[in-house]
Amino acid sequence: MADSATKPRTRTRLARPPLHKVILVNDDFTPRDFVVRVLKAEFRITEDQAYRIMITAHTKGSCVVAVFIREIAETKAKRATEMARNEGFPLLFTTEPEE
Ligand code: TYC
Repeated sequence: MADSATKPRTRTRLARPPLHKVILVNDDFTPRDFVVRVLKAEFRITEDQAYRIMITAHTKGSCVVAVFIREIAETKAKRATEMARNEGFPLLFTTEPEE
């Protein structure tokens, strides 16, 4: 008989998928208001939240924007980076697994 039929069930739920951070990287060229516009468009956050994230990246070098499952994080980072490329700016969003 299969193991699953005889083994006691020790877990009733699947583990949550690991989360990945979307990180906004500072640069010297992209205008601040454009960074705020991209953040609002892709991450559905308020003007105030977007401004705080932008200014944190500006002063510290980078800032975590949000966390998602890997596929969503990668898609959002790619779309936000593309939005900047389309306007000729070097703005960059990266992703990395959360510890
Ligand atoms: N440093 C840019 C400037 O002074 C603004 C900026 C902020 C760019 C955050 C990127 O992730 C960034 N115009």
